[in-house]
Amino acid sequence: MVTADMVVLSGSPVVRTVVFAVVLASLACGRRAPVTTTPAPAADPSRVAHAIVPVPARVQMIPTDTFTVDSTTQVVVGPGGNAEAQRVATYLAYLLAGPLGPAPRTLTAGEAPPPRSLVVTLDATESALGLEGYELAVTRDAVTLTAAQPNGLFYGVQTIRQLLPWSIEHRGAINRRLRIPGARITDAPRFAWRGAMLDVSRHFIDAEAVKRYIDLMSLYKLNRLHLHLSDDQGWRIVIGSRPNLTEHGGSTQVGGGPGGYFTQAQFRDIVAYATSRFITIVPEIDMPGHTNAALASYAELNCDGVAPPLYTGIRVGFSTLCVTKEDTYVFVNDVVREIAGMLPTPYFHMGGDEVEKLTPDQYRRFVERVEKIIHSHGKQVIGWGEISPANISPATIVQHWRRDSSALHIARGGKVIMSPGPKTYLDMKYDSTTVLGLRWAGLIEVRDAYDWNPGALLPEVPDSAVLGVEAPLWAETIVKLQDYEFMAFPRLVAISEVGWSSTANHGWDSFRLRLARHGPRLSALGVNFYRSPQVPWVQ
Ligand code: TNX
Repeated sequence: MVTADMVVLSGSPVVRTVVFAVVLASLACGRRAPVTTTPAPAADPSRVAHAIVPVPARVQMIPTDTFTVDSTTQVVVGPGGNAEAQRVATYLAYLLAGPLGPAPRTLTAGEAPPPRSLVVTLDATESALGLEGYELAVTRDAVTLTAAQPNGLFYGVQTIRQLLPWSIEHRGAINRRLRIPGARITDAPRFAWRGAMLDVSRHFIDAEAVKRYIDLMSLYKLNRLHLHLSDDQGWRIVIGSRPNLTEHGGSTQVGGGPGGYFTQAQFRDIVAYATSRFITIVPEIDMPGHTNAALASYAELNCDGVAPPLYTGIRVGFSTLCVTKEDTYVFVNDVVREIAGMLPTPYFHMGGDEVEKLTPDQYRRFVERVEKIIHSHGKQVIGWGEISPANISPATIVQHWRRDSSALHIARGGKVIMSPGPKTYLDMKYDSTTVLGLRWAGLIEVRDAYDWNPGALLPEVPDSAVLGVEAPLWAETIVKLQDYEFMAFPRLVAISEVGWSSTANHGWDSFRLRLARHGPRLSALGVNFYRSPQVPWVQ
C-alpha cells in the first residue's frame, strides 16, 4: 500500500539520486530519458503586489494606506444585514481574533461605524456584483466589504484573509497586531461552477476529512464539491430502504481494507457544513456501470440473479446494473429519492461513464429513464460525457473528461462542466518521480493544471457552453488525508484561478509568484502540499 511517508520520500535525496542514476543509465543506452521537470529560473515572489489567488477582476494596491488590527478592532455588520451577513461577519471576526473575539453587532440605519472597524455590508442594490462578486476597500481608517449576496461577502472575507499575513492561519495565536495592506478590489468570478470532486468509493475518508477539504476549498473560492459516493469497490452512503448497500457493499475498498460509509446524519452534516462555506454538494451515484458494490449487495440487480463477490481491484468497465429488469428502476428510484431528500440543492449526478457491457441502445434508454426518475425527485441531472448521445434534456449538465460527445449536448443547447483529464485530474502524477497516482491522462505539473482556457480547449466546446471547471481526485492510489492533500495542492489552487479569473488576468508568471507566497500559509494550515520545482516557494 502507498503511504504518505512514501510521498514525502519521493522528493528525498535518496530517491533523486536513484532517478538521476536511471536517467544516466537510459542516456547511456541511447534511449530517451524519462520526462523530468526543469526548475523554473529564480524569480522573486516579493515582486508581485499581492498574493491573492484566484486573482481578482480588479485590484489596486495602496501599500502606504495600511489598516492595523489590534485588540480594539471591531467587525460590524452594515445596516440591513441579515442572518447570513451576520454569519459571514462572525466568520471574519473569528479569523481575526479566534473564538475569544467579540461577536459582530449590526449597525442601525444611519449609524456611523465605530472608528477603525471592518464593516461588512449586504447591499441588494449592488446587483451588478452578482451572486458571488464583492467590493473591498482597505484604508488606514476602515475596511469596507460590500456585496449584493452573502456568497459575495464570504469571498470578500477570503480575500481579506489572503491579504492578512499567513500567521492568521495559526488558530492558537491571539492578540496579534495584524496589518492589512491598503487596497481597492472589485471582483466577480468568470464561471459559476468551480468544483472539486472526491472519490470516497475507491478508498473511504470520513466526514471530518471531507470537511477539512471543504475548508481548504473555500480559501480559494471554490463552490461545488462533487462526492463520488459509489463505485465497484464500495457504496458509501446509507440508503435506509436498502441497508445491505453499505452493510455489505461498503465493507471494503481498493486493496481490501475496511471501507466505510457515511450515515445519513453524517451526510446531512457534511451538506450543512458545505452550505456554511457556500459550497454545494453534488452527490454522484455512478450507474449503470461502476456498480459492483451494489450488484454484490442485491442479487436482483444482476440479470442472472446472482450477486458477484465484492471487488477490491482497480479495473473499470466490467459491471452493469441489469437494465432490462424492473427491479433496477425500483432500486434507482429508492436511491435517488433518499439522497435527493437529504439535499436542499438542485443537483444529482448519475455517473454514466465507462459502460462496456451494454449495447449503445440499451445504454441510451437507461440514461433517458434515469433522467426522468431524477427529475421526478426535483433534481437537475449531471452525467459524465458519455451520456450526451442519449436523448436528454438541454437542462441536463454534461461533465467532459476525455474526448467524448459533448458536442451533441451543446448542439441541443446544453451546458458542459470542463474536467479534461490532462489538465484537471488530480490523481495524475506530477512528474515521473511522483509515487502516488496514475498516468493514463499524462503527467500534470502545476503549470499544466494552470495554463489552459476552459472556453478554448476543445474546438467543439465554445466558451458560451462552459458552465465551469471541476478537478476530480480519483482515489485508486490515494489512501490517507495527507495523500489527498499532496495530490490536490497546489494543483487545485491552479484550477481555482482557471475557474474564477478572467483570461485577461490569467498568466503563469504572475500566478507562480503569488502561489509561492501561499507555501507558508498552506504549511500553517498543516497541508501536505507538493513543493513543485516550477514555483519559487517562500519558506
Ligand atoms: C476514469 S473519469 C474514471 C474513473 C477512474 C479514473 C482514474 C471517469 C468518469 N471515470 O472511474 O477512477 O479514470 O483516473
